[in-house]
Amino acid sequence: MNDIRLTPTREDKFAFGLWTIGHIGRDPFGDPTREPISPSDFVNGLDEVGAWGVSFHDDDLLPPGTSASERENIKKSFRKALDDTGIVVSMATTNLFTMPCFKDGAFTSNDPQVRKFAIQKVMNSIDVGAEFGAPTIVFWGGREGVEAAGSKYPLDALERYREAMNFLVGYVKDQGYRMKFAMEPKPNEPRGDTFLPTIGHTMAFIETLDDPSMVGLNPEVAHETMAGLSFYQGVAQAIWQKKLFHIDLNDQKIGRYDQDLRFGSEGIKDDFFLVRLLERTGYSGPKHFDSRPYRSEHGEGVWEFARNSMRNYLAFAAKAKAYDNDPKVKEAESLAGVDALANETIGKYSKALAEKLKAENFDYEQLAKRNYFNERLDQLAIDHIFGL
Ligand code: GLT
Ligand code: MN
Ligand code: MN
Repeated sequence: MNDIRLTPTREDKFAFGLWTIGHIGRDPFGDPTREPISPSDFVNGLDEVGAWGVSFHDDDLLPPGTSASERENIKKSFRKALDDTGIVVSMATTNLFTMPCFKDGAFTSNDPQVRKFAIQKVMNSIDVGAEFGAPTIVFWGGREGVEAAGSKYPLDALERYREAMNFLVGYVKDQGYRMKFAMEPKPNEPRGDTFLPTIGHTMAFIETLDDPSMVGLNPEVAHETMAGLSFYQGVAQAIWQKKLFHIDLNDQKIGRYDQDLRFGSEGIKDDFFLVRLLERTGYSGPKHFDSRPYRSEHGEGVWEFARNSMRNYLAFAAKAKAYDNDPKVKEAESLAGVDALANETIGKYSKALAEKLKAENFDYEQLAKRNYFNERLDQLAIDHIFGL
């Protein structure tokens, strides 16, 4: 373990949202268990634990109903904390789920006044994000969905969703802001069924927008896991389609409510391969933790949670490197044919190639006898995680 770096540096680009470590421990069944942390104290705390970035919802920073002068004061002290520490604003997002007017959805509410208010709220939130230099605006469609299936015709809902996203891309371009959008899928909660429930649905939706290049993904470990999917495989496809604009790291048990657990505390093997993937593909965006300390924690416990989130990422990165440098892994990979998959199968279609292929003889019985040694390869991953 000696040569493993477990302490973060700014270059690691670890970021936390104000609502994460700052979560006051309220849940649907119980009142808050800890005191709120002010945005400036939060930034100072991040600096102490060695993080790099902070993110926020419009309402986390400037609660609805705050007077104009109070808003200026909050922004001033937030700005001062950023300047004092060098912590950057890595992302901004809009709360379109807490206010009761969004109970039927925001961009997809059946009420056109609610839809317009939602778009206005995002424009204002984008302005605040721009003021603090946020390069990415996240869209988590918290209440875009239904319980009563008959309450929305899904094709209309998707059309309104698209209209809102196109409008807001237009706004950003018109303002000359240098920012992009990242959409965050989630299958359910708080709604029974959410529109754009997974990475796959969301990437397909993005391709239908007026300018798909402006919009990518902010996938979250917990959300794909809730849907019973492998986050690792989903993120791999997002990278392959050049759509990984941002990432929400946390952890989750399959089939549960959105647990937002500490990264690296639950789905260890998927987390290991995820970090290996992010490192080897050179993902350069924020490593953003969207997770919450246990409700039983307060004070130093919440900062310990922050430290451990980063520590787990760094530990996985070191383990992944050791795995990739292990000659036994290289040998098992070559037996499994891992590298061979990177070679072209036959190439671009031509009549000549098609005819040549048709004339080839394949000894499929012989091919079936091949052993891919996947048990050996997988156990090597487990051994590396165990540190054996
Ligand atoms: C909310 C949600 C997260 C989203 C945040 C951005 S807010 O806590 O559970 O997954 O990323 O709106
Ligand atoms: Mn979540
Ligand atoms: Mn999230």
